Amino acid sequence: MQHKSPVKPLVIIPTYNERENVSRLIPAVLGEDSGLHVLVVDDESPDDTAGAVLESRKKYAGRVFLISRSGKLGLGRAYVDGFHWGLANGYDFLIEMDGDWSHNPRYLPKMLQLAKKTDFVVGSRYIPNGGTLNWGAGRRILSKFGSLYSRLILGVRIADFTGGFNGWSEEVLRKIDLNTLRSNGYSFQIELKYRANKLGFEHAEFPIIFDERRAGKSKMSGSIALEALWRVWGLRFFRNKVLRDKNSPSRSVETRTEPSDVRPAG
Ligand SMILES: Nc1nc2c(ncn2[C@@H]2O[C@H](COP(=O)(O)OP(=O)(O)OP(=O)(O)O)[C@@H](O)[C@H]2O)c(=O)[nH]1
Ligand SMILES: [Mg+2]
Repeated sequence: MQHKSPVKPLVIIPTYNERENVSRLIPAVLGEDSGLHVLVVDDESPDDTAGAVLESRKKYAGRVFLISRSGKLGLGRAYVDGFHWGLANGYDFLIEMDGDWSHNPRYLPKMLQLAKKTDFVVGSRYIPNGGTLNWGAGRRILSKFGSLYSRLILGVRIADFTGGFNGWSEEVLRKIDLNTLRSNGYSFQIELKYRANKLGFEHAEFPIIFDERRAGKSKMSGSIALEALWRVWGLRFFRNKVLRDKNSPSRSVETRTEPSDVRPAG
């Protein structure tokens, strides 16, 4: 595939109770590159994260957008809604980013630079110079094991399979049938990367240091980690066939013009 500089990059941040984090994160993201826009996908956070986004929107009109969903519908679904919105609104490079500062905005320029050379970019904890800060041994082992387990079972050379700081060219997302993605937690990241790889897209990994969240509480649970363990086998044995059937060049995802609950920049 021919690569070109992203003209309209979008950073998508799913949030649930990230008010304190997000009010500082949005300016930091926008400060990294004047071409960046931010879309927050919030699930009616009880701490009124949406209110903080609307405040930022006043300050950075035209660069900050919000999708407010009714109820906590999960991380994977939040990204699918964000991707649909981004594609429908002409963005050509879509970046996934946590809203708690674990993914540092200082890596965004590197991601945009790599986007010129490849189809999708993976911020990686598990290559030289990458890593995690302030994690206990248990969590480090579990996360590393999750990526190694996925790599071995799926036979794809991606060092950080479970990580969620990734950038996607619009063509990759249009070819992946977003509406049929079934995972919602960590396995969502595995499924996206696996599908993109099986569709023949190239990727680049670059090292990131993943930090512990700054404020607020984790929403991840043991069941989300377990989902990843069993879903990898489903991908391995059933997905290949689905991908073969769907891998026609003319196929693209159905994009909605405007989610009903999007509040556009004012
Ligand atoms: N919209 C939406 N966002 C979510 C949901 N679950 C988690 N998030 C957001 O997804 C991002 C990652 O979730 P975290 O709870 O930080 O998960 P984690 O990084 O594995 O866990 P910690 O290291 O403990 O922070 C954060 O920005 C969350 O606010 C959800 O159901 N809906
Ligand atoms: Mg986190």
